[in-house]
Amino acid sequence: MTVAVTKEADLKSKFTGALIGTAVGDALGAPMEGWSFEKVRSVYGNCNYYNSYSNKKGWKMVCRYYTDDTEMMIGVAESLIRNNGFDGADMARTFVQNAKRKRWYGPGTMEVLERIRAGESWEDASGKLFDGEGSYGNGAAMRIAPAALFYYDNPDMLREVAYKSSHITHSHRLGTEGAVLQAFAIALAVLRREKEGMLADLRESLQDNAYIYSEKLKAVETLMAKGGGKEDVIAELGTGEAAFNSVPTAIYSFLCTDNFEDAVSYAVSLGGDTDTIGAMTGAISGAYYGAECIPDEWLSQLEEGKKGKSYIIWLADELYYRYYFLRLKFCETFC
Ligand code: RVK
Ligand code: MG
Ligand code: MG
Repeated sequence: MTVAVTKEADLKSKFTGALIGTAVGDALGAPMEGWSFEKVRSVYGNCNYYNSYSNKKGWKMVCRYYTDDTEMMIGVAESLIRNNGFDGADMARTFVQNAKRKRWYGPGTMEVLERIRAGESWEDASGKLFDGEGSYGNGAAMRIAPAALFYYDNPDMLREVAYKSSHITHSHRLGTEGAVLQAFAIALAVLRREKEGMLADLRESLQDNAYIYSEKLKAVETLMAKGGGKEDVIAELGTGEAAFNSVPTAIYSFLCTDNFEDAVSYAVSLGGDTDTIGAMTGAISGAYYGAECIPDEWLSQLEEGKKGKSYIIWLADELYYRYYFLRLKFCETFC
Protein backbone atom coordinates (compact mmCIF):
# COMPACT_ATOMS: atom_id res chain seq x y z
CA MET A 1 0.00 0.00 0.00
CA THR A 2 1.40 3.45 -0.92
CA VAL A 3 1.31 5.90 1.96
CA ALA A 4 0.61 9.50 0.98
CA VAL A 5 0.74 12.49 3.31
CA THR A 6 -2.73 13.74 4.18
CA LYS A 7 -3.18 17.20 5.67
CA GLU A 8 -4.56 17.20 9.22
CA ALA A 9 -7.75 19.10 8.36
CA ASP A 10 -8.39 16.78 5.44
CA LEU A 11 -7.80 13.77 7.63
CA LYS A 12 -10.29 14.90 10.28
CA SER A 13 -12.87 15.54 7.57
CA LYS A 14 -12.23 12.08 6.14
CA PHE A 15 -12.82 10.50 9.56
CA THR A 16 -16.13 12.36 9.87
CA GLY A 17 -17.00 11.63 6.24
CA ALA A 18 -16.57 7.88 6.69
CA LEU A 19 -18.68 7.63 9.86
CA ILE A 20 -21.44 10.00 8.89
CA GLY A 21 -21.25 8.61 5.33
CA THR A 22 -22.08 5.16 6.74
CA ALA A 23 -25.16 6.55 8.49
CA VAL A 24 -26.33 8.57 5.48
CA GLY A 25 -25.95 5.63 3.07
CA ASP A 26 -27.70 3.32 5.54
CA ALA A 27 -30.60 5.74 6.16
CA LEU A 28 -31.03 6.47 2.46
CA GLY A 29 -31.16 2.78 1.53
CA ALA A 30 -33.21 1.59 4.53
CA PRO A 31 -36.72 2.32 3.19
CA MET A 32 -36.06 0.16 0.12
CA GLU A 33 -34.05 -2.71 1.65
CA GLY A 34 -35.01 -5.95 -0.08
CA TRP A 35 -36.67 -4.29 -3.06
CA SER A 36 -35.85 -5.48 -6.55
CA PHE A 37 -34.01 -3.19 -8.94
CA GLU A 38 -37.22 -2.84 -10.98
CA LYS A 39 -39.25 -1.82 -7.94
CA VAL A 40 -36.70 0.79 -6.88
CA ARG A 41 -36.70 2.17 -10.42
CA SER A 42 -40.48 2.22 -10.68
CA VAL A 43 -40.84 4.12 -7.39
CA TYR A 44 -37.84 6.46 -7.40
CA GLY A 45 -36.98 6.71 -11.09
CA ASN A 46 -33.32 6.10 -11.76
CA CYS A 47 -32.53 7.09 -8.18
CA ASN A 48 -30.60 10.14 -9.17
CA TYR A 49 -31.29 12.44 -6.26
CA TYR A 50 -32.45 15.45 -8.20
CA ASN A 51 -34.49 13.34 -10.62
CA SER A 52 -36.21 11.79 -7.67
CA TYR A 53 -38.15 15.01 -7.23
CA SER A 54 -39.60 14.66 -10.67
CA ASN A 55 -40.31 10.95 -10.98
CA LYS A 56 -43.77 10.03 -12.14
CA LYS A 57 -45.19 9.07 -8.76
CA GLY A 58 -43.70 12.13 -7.07
CA TRP A 59 -41.89 10.02 -4.44
CA LYS A 60 -38.82 11.52 -2.89
CA MET A 61 -36.00 9.56 -1.31
CA VAL A 62 -35.68 10.14 2.42
CA CYS A 63 -32.56 9.89 4.55
CA ARG A 64 -33.87 9.71 8.09
CA TYR A 65 -33.47 6.60 10.26
CA TYR A 66 -30.40 4.42 10.36
CA THR A 67 -30.47 0.66 10.98
CA ASP A 68 -28.22 -2.07 12.46
CA ASP A 69 -25.39 -1.11 10.09
CA THR A 70 -24.89 2.25 11.80
CA GLU A 71 -25.79 1.04 15.29
CA MET A 72 -22.99 -1.56 15.06
CA MET A 73 -20.58 0.95 13.49
CA ILE A 74 -21.27 3.18 16.53
CA GLY A 75 -20.38 0.21 18.77
CA VAL A 76 -17.06 -0.31 16.99
CA ALA A 77 -16.22 3.39 17.37
CA GLU A 78 -17.26 3.55 21.04
CA SER A 79 -15.15 0.54 21.94
CA LEU A 80 -12.04 1.71 20.03
CA ILE A 81 -12.30 5.12 21.69
CA ARG A 82 -12.82 3.72 25.18
CA ASN A 83 -9.82 1.41 24.88
CA ASN A 84 -7.54 3.45 22.63
CA GLY A 85 -7.61 0.47 20.30
CA PHE A 86 -9.18 -2.96 19.92
CA ASP A 87 -10.48 -4.91 22.90
CA GLY A 88 -12.61 -7.87 21.80
CA ALA A 89 -14.44 -8.45 25.10
CA ASP A 90 -15.37 -4.78 25.36
CA MET A 91 -16.49 -4.56 21.73
CA ALA A 92 -18.69 -7.65 22.10
CA ARG A 93 -20.21 -6.20 25.28
CA THR A 94 -20.82 -2.88 23.51
CA PHE A 95 -22.62 -4.63 20.61
CA VAL A 96 -24.84 -6.45 23.11
CA GLN A 97 -25.64 -3.28 25.07
CA ASN A 98 -26.40 -1.22 21.95
CA ALA A 99 -28.51 -3.75 20.01
CA LYS A 100 -32.12 -2.77 19.48
CA ARG A 101 -34.46 -5.01 17.48
CA LYS A 102 -36.10 -2.00 15.84
CA ARG A 103 -32.83 -1.45 13.93
CA TRP A 104 -33.45 -4.65 11.91
CA TYR A 105 -30.48 -6.89 12.64
CA GLY A 106 -29.48 -9.86 10.51
CA PRO A 107 -30.76 -13.06 12.19
CA GLY A 108 -27.29 -14.56 12.61
CA THR A 109 -25.88 -11.48 14.29
CA MET A 110 -28.90 -11.21 16.61
CA GLU A 111 -28.45 -14.85 17.59
CA VAL A 112 -24.77 -14.31 18.43
CA LEU A 113 -25.57 -11.24 20.53
CA GLU A 114 -28.28 -13.16 22.38
CA ARG A 115 -25.90 -16.05 23.04
CA ILE A 116 -23.33 -13.64 24.49
CA ARG A 117 -26.02 -11.91 26.54
CA ALA A 118 -27.00 -15.32 27.92
CA GLY A 119 -23.43 -15.96 29.09
CA GLU A 120 -21.69 -17.74 26.21
CA SER A 121 -18.10 -16.79 25.53
CA TRP A 122 -17.82 -13.90 23.06
CA GLU A 123 -14.90 -15.68 21.44
CA ASP A 124 -16.89 -18.83 20.63
CA ALA A 125 -20.47 -17.68 20.04
CA SER A 126 -20.16 -16.81 16.32
CA GLY A 127 -18.72 -20.24 15.50
CA LYS A 128 -21.99 -21.94 16.50
CA LEU A 129 -23.96 -20.39 13.64
CA PHE A 130 -25.01 -22.07 10.38
CA ASP A 131 -24.17 -25.60 11.58
CA GLY A 132 -20.76 -24.50 12.78
CA GLU A 133 -19.82 -22.84 9.47
CA GLY A 134 -20.21 -19.31 10.82
CA SER A 135 -21.84 -16.41 8.99
CA TYR A 136 -20.62 -15.00 5.69
CA GLY A 137 -23.17 -12.16 5.90
CA ASN A 138 -22.09 -8.55 5.34
CA GLY A 139 -22.75 -7.61 8.98
CA ALA A 140 -19.04 -7.41 9.82
CA ALA A 141 -18.10 -5.37 6.73
CA MET A 142 -20.92 -2.85 7.13
CA ARG A 143 -19.67 -1.67 10.56
CA ILE A 144 -15.92 -1.65 9.91
CA ALA A 145 -15.35 2.08 9.16
CA PRO A 146 -14.06 3.15 12.62
CA ALA A 147 -11.45 0.37 12.67
CA ALA A 148 -10.42 1.17 9.09
CA LEU A 149 -9.88 4.82 10.07
CA PHE A 150 -8.01 4.10 13.29
CA TYR A 151 -5.53 1.79 11.53
CA TYR A 152 -5.61 3.25 8.01
CA ASP A 153 -1.82 3.74 7.90
CA ASN A 154 -0.88 0.40 9.44
CA PRO A 155 -1.90 -2.43 7.08
CA ASP A 156 -0.92 -5.26 9.45
CA MET A 157 -2.98 -3.87 12.34
CA LEU A 158 -5.77 -2.99 9.93
CA ARG A 159 -6.03 -6.60 8.80
CA GLU A 160 -5.72 -7.98 12.31
CA VAL A 161 -8.35 -5.71 13.86
CA ALA A 162 -10.73 -6.05 10.90
CA TYR A 163 -10.44 -9.81 11.28
CA LYS A 164 -10.78 -9.91 15.07
CA SER A 165 -13.64 -7.42 15.27
CA SER A 166 -15.52 -9.34 12.57
CA HIS A 167 -14.99 -12.65 14.29
CA ILE A 168 -17.18 -11.55 17.21
CA THR A 169 -20.25 -12.18 15.01
CA HIS A 170 -18.93 -13.59 11.70
CA SER A 171 -16.58 -16.54 11.80
CA HIS A 172 -16.96 -17.75 8.19
CA ARG A 173 -13.79 -16.92 6.24
CA LEU A 174 -15.82 -15.16 3.53
CA GLY A 175 -17.54 -12.97 6.13
CA THR A 176 -14.28 -11.86 7.75
CA GLU A 177 -12.44 -11.49 4.43
CA GLY A 178 -15.26 -9.28 3.15
CA ALA A 179 -14.79 -7.03 6.18
CA VAL A 180 -11.03 -6.95 5.61
CA LEU A 181 -11.60 -5.93 1.97
CA GLN A 182 -14.06 -3.19 2.98
CA ALA A 183 -11.56 -1.98 5.63
CA PHE A 184 -8.79 -1.74 3.01
CA ALA A 185 -11.12 0.10 0.62
CA ILE A 186 -11.82 2.72 3.33
CA ALA A 187 -8.14 2.96 4.32
CA LEU A 188 -7.12 3.50 0.69
CA ALA A 189 -9.84 6.11 0.31
CA VAL A 190 -8.31 7.99 3.27
CA LEU A 191 -4.81 7.75 1.81
CA ARG A 192 -5.56 8.50 -1.82
CA ARG A 193 -6.11 11.66 -3.80
CA GLU A 194 -6.89 9.76 -6.98
CA LYS A 195 -8.64 6.46 -7.66
CA GLU A 196 -6.16 5.10 -10.14
CA GLY A 197 -4.37 2.07 -8.83
CA MET A 198 -6.85 1.45 -6.01
CA LEU A 199 -8.16 -1.78 -7.47
CA ALA A 200 -4.64 -3.17 -7.85
CA ASP A 201 -3.89 -2.28 -4.20
CA LEU A 202 -7.14 -3.84 -3.10
CA ARG A 203 -6.28 -7.03 -4.93
CA GLU A 204 -2.96 -7.12 -3.11
CA SER A 205 -4.74 -6.80 0.21
CA LEU A 206 -6.58 -10.10 -0.33
CA GLN A 207 -5.40 -13.34 1.23
CA ASP A 208 -4.29 -15.98 -1.29
CA ASN A 209 -7.31 -18.15 -0.58
CA ALA A 210 -9.91 -15.38 -1.02
CA TYR A 211 -10.70 -16.69 -4.48
CA ILE A 212 -14.25 -15.36 -4.81
CA TYR A 213 -13.16 -11.82 -3.88
CA SER A 214 -10.34 -11.74 -6.43
CA GLU A 215 -12.82 -12.94 -9.07
CA LYS A 216 -15.25 -10.19 -8.03
CA LEU A 217 -12.52 -7.53 -8.17
CA LYS A 218 -11.65 -8.72 -11.68
CA ALA A 219 -15.34 -8.29 -12.56
CA VAL A 220 -15.24 -4.76 -11.09
CA GLU A 221 -12.31 -3.97 -13.40
CA THR A 222 -14.09 -5.38 -16.45
CA LEU A 223 -17.31 -3.51 -15.67
CA MET A 224 -15.35 -0.28 -15.19
CA ALA A 225 -13.63 -0.77 -18.54
CA LYS A 226 -16.80 -1.48 -20.48
CA GLY A 227 -19.05 0.89 -18.48
CA GLY A 228 -21.49 -1.89 -17.62
CA GLY A 229 -25.22 -1.20 -17.23
CA LYS A 230 -26.91 -1.69 -13.86
CA GLU A 231 -28.31 -5.10 -14.87
CA ASP A 232 -24.76 -6.34 -15.58
CA VAL A 233 -23.49 -4.96 -12.28
CA ILE A 234 -26.29 -6.70 -10.37
CA ALA A 235 -25.72 -9.99 -12.20
CA GLU A 236 -21.94 -9.99 -11.83
CA LEU A 237 -21.32 -8.36 -8.46
CA GLY A 238 -24.60 -9.01 -6.66
CA THR A 239 -26.75 -7.01 -4.25
CA GLY A 240 -27.38 -9.61 -1.55
CA GLU A 241 -26.65 -9.94 2.17
CA ALA A 242 -23.60 -12.17 1.67
CA ALA A 243 -20.40 -10.16 2.04
CA PHE A 244 -19.12 -11.38 -1.35
CA ASN A 245 -22.36 -10.18 -3.00
CA SER A 246 -22.21 -6.67 -1.55
CA VAL A 247 -18.70 -5.46 -0.60
CA PRO A 248 -17.46 -5.53 -4.25
CA THR A 249 -20.70 -3.77 -5.29
CA ALA A 250 -20.00 -0.95 -2.83
CA ILE A 251 -16.43 -0.66 -4.13
CA TYR A 252 -17.77 -0.47 -7.68
CA SER A 253 -20.39 2.16 -6.75
CA PHE A 254 -17.59 4.33 -5.35
CA LEU A 255 -15.22 3.77 -8.27
CA CYS A 256 -17.71 4.32 -11.10
CA THR A 257 -18.92 7.73 -9.84
CA ASP A 258 -17.31 11.12 -9.17
CA ASN A 259 -18.86 12.39 -5.95
CA PHE A 260 -20.49 11.24 -2.72
CA GLU A 261 -24.04 11.87 -3.82
CA ASP A 262 -23.77 9.96 -7.08
CA ALA A 263 -21.92 7.08 -5.44
CA VAL A 264 -24.54 6.50 -2.74
CA SER A 265 -27.46 7.16 -5.10
CA TYR A 266 -26.01 4.61 -7.51
CA ALA A 267 -25.51 2.03 -4.74
CA VAL A 268 -29.10 2.17 -3.49
CA SER A 269 -30.53 2.33 -7.01
CA LEU A 270 -29.42 -1.28 -7.58
CA GLY A 271 -31.98 -2.64 -5.11
CA GLY A 272 -31.38 -5.66 -2.86
CA ASP A 273 -29.48 -4.96 0.36
CA THR A 274 -29.75 -1.21 -0.24
CA ASP A 275 -29.11 0.06 3.30
CA THR A 276 -25.94 -1.98 3.65
CA ILE A 277 -24.51 -1.37 0.17
CA GLY A 278 -25.45 2.29 0.72
CA ALA A 279 -23.69 2.30 4.12
CA MET A 280 -20.52 0.67 2.77
CA THR A 281 -20.42 2.96 -0.29
CA GLY A 282 -21.04 5.93 2.03
CA ALA A 283 -18.12 4.89 4.24
CA ILE A 284 -15.66 4.59 1.34
CA SER A 285 -16.91 7.75 -0.38
CA GLY A 286 -16.98 9.78 2.85
CA ALA A 287 -13.40 8.69 3.56
CA TYR A 288 -12.35 9.80 0.08
CA TYR A 289 -14.27 13.04 -0.51
CA GLY A 290 -14.51 14.21 3.14
CA ALA A 291 -17.50 15.28 5.24
CA GLU A 292 -18.07 18.56 3.38
CA CYS A 293 -19.05 16.62 0.27
CA ILE A 294 -22.06 14.96 1.86
CA PRO A 295 -25.19 16.78 0.64
CA ASP A 296 -26.78 19.01 3.27
CA GLU A 297 -30.20 17.89 2.12
CA TRP A 298 -29.38 14.36 3.25
CA LEU A 299 -27.48 15.31 6.39
CA SER A 300 -30.20 17.66 7.59
CA GLN A 301 -32.80 14.87 7.52
CA LEU A 302 -30.66 12.34 9.41
CA GLU A 303 -32.02 11.44 12.84
CA GLU A 304 -30.80 13.17 15.98
CA GLY A 305 -31.45 11.95 19.51
CA LYS A 306 -29.25 10.06 21.94
CA LYS A 307 -27.02 8.43 19.33
CA GLY A 308 -27.95 10.41 16.25
CA LYS A 309 -26.08 12.64 13.83
CA SER A 310 -24.30 14.89 16.38
CA TYR A 311 -23.16 11.90 18.40
CA ILE A 312 -21.73 10.19 15.31
CA ILE A 313 -19.83 13.36 14.41
CA TRP A 314 -18.53 13.52 17.98
CA LEU A 315 -17.39 9.89 17.75
CA ALA A 316 -15.48 10.68 14.55
CA ASP A 317 -13.74 13.62 16.29
CA GLU A 318 -12.84 11.50 19.31
CA LEU A 319 -11.54 8.70 17.11
CA TYR A 320 -9.43 11.20 15.18
CA TYR A 321 -7.92 12.72 18.35
CA ARG A 322 -7.16 9.27 19.78
CA TYR A 323 -5.52 8.30 16.48
CA TYR A 324 -3.54 11.54 16.35
CA PHE A 325 -2.22 11.47 19.92
CA LEU A 326 -1.32 7.79 19.81
CA ARG A 327 0.72 8.34 16.62
CA LEU A 328 2.34 11.42 18.17
CA LYS A 329 3.32 9.40 21.25
CA PHE A 330 4.65 6.62 19.03
CA CYS A 331 6.75 9.13 17.09
CA GLU A 332 8.11 10.79 20.25
CA THR A 333 9.31 7.37 21.36
CA PHE A 334 10.48 5.80 18.12
CA CYS A 335 10.94 8.39 15.35
C1 RVK B 1 -31.66 -7.16 8.03
C2 RVK B 1 -25.97 -19.95 4.58
C3 RVK B 1 -25.67 -17.76 5.23
C4 RVK B 1 -24.44 -18.11 5.86
C5 RVK B 1 -24.00 -19.48 5.81
C6 RVK B 1 -26.99 -15.64 4.89
C7 RVK B 1 -29.40 -6.45 8.16
C8 RVK B 1 -28.25 -15.92 5.71
C9 RVK B 1 -28.34 -5.52 7.56
C10 RVK B 1 -28.21 -14.82 6.74
C11 RVK B 1 -27.66 -6.37 6.52
C12 RVK B 1 -27.70 -13.66 5.92
C13 RVK B 1 -27.73 -7.75 7.07
C14 RVK B 1 -27.09 -12.51 6.72
C15 RVK B 1 -26.48 -8.08 7.82
C16 RVK B 1 -24.79 -15.98 6.10
N1 RVK B 1 -24.81 -20.34 5.16
N2 RVK B 1 -26.42 -18.68 4.59
N3 RVK B 1 -22.86 -19.90 6.37
N4 RVK B 1 -23.93 -16.99 6.39
N5 RVK B 1 -25.84 -16.45 5.41
O1 RVK B 1 -27.75 -13.39 9.57
O2 RVK B 1 -25.38 -9.23 10.30
O3 RVK B 1 -30.63 -6.36 7.48
O4 RVK B 1 -29.36 -15.80 4.87
O5 RVK B 1 -25.23 -13.44 9.91
O6 RVK B 1 -24.39 -10.52 8.38
O7 RVK B 1 -28.88 -4.37 7.01
O8 RVK B 1 -29.45 -14.54 7.34
O9 RVK B 1 -26.48 -11.30 9.55
O10 RVK B 1 -28.35 -6.31 5.30
O11 RVK B 1 -26.72 -14.24 5.08
O12 RVK B 1 -28.82 -7.78 8.00
O13 RVK B 1 -26.17 -12.99 7.64
O14 RVK B 1 -26.58 -9.40 8.14
P1 RVK B 1 -26.42 -12.87 9.23
P2 RVK B 1 -25.56 -10.10 9.12
MG1 MG C 1 -29.44 -2.64 8.09
MG1 MG D 1 -28.98 -4.37 4.92
